[in-house]
Amino acid sequence: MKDPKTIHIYCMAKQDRSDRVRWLLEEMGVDYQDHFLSRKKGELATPEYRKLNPMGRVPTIVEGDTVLFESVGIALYLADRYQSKNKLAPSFDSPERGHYYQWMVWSVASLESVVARMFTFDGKSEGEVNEIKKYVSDQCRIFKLALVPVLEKQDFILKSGFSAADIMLAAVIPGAWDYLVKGEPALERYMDRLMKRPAAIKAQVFDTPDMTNA
Ligand SMILES: N[C@@H](CCC(=O)N[C@@H](CS)C(=O)NCC(=O)O)C(=O)O
Repeated sequence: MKDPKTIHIYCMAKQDRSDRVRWLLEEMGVDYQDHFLSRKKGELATPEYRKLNPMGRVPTIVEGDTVLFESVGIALYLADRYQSKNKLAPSFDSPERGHYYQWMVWSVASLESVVARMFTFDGKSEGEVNEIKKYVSDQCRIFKLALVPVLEKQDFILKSGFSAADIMLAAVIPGAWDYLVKGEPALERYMDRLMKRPAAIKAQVFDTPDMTNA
């Protein structure tokens, strides 16, 4: 068993969906160790890795005997587990807990499921690409109806301040920057605020992805 005090993150690159886990741990000052796997070399498909993540995807974390996949589930777990380090989730008895769950789940179930289509252009015709872009753009117009009024009133998605929900949102939003952020002052300010956080910079969340060894 690996050192239970360190959280082991299995990923392909710092800018895959492990980004949000790393950023969260940097914010909380919790130790972690990255383990880079190469899909090209078949390292996501080895029996050893499939024991941790049967789908052969990343991120996966190992914390002592606990093995977890699904980035938002990992983020929810870690934010609660390390509350004492730096509170990134509202207390269980706080009414904001509902809003926290709402945005954590929305960031992936609604936002990311659409934004991810921007990364599916390979092998598609120009017409198909334009169709995807139109769909994403239309959906983003709807998403902004939820995001903008909140971020016009407050600096972070929860009234009480910065939380793991901001990490999830800010990790996903750049994928559809032109449709969500460009020309939208509240979202431009929000992303600027988040991208300048020392923990995000240290975790290299917004750096250009280096997938050469992935
Ligand atoms: N919903 C999952 C998505 C996991 C996922 O698809 N990860 C990508 C990298 S960001 C992956 O492992 N791709 C490798 C593959 O599909 O072969 C999560 O958020 O953890």
